[in-house]
Amino acid sequence: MRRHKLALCQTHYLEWFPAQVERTIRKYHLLRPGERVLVAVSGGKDSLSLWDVLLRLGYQADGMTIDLGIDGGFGYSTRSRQKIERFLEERPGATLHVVDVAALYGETVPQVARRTLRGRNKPCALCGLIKRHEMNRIAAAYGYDVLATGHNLDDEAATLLSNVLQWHTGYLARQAPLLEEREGLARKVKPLCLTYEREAAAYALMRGIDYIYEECPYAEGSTTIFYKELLNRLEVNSPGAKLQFYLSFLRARSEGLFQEMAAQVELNSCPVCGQPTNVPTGPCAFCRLWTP
Ligand code: Q46
Ligand code: ZN
Repeated sequence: MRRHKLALCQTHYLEWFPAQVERTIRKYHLLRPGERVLVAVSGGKDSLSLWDVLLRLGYQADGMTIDLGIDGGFGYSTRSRQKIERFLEERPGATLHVVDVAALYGETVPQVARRTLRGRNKPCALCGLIKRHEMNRIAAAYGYDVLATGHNLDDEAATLLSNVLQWHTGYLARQAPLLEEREGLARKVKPLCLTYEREAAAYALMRGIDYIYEECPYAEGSTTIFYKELLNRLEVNSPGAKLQFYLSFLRARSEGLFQEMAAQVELNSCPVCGQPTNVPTGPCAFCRLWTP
């Protein structure tokens, strides 16, 4: 690991990695002892490694996954779910909540996208909306204190670059390792935010975690992937550049740089699902998807 000027054998890497995650958890006060954590798992290396690490660190961590019904010619959602189920077989004490979008709401994500977007756009914005809604719903329904996602440093740095290039000040104000609980929305944390993507991949391989290598078919050609490539080039020339970029932003943010842009939007309660929504009246954006 060039940025740490460190080379470790497998035994020590498998100790070092969880210790790094624990440091991030402490640094940003992400989790408190005794809390019930819900980990959002996709079947990829980051979320499965995160779940494994939290269990190894002794947190009460359960998982949830959302079957989006995406095929992409290789059964993306089905295969992701199989990987998670295999992970679970080897950890009999852990609990998994499965949300099957088609079984619950009658349509897969590509189907609802075809109907509402009429093929004009990728389904990602809509998919994000569905995922956020379902994660909040499960966290509230089962009384979890906090929701953890597997966003790694590469994800966060790419999001940051995108937000900076477009000066999305509102997004910058809200980009953080921890988003506090708010009017029925679960607290959200990103314990891998200082972990390089390849470090999480190495951990998964060394732990024998069988994860899905392929990305979601809709991720192909995304600007996020392009920004990740740009940052990787920067990293090759200057190891640690990605981490510096993100850490310097968090420091500026903690000094209040974006505070006044973080104007909180007033939330109302959706009359259909009861979740908080920024829609002033009537059903939330999620419920509108399924009402004719
Ligand atoms: S799962 Fe959904 Fe992603 Fe696939 S459709 Fe887009 S948002 S790319 S993280
Ligand atoms: Zn609703």
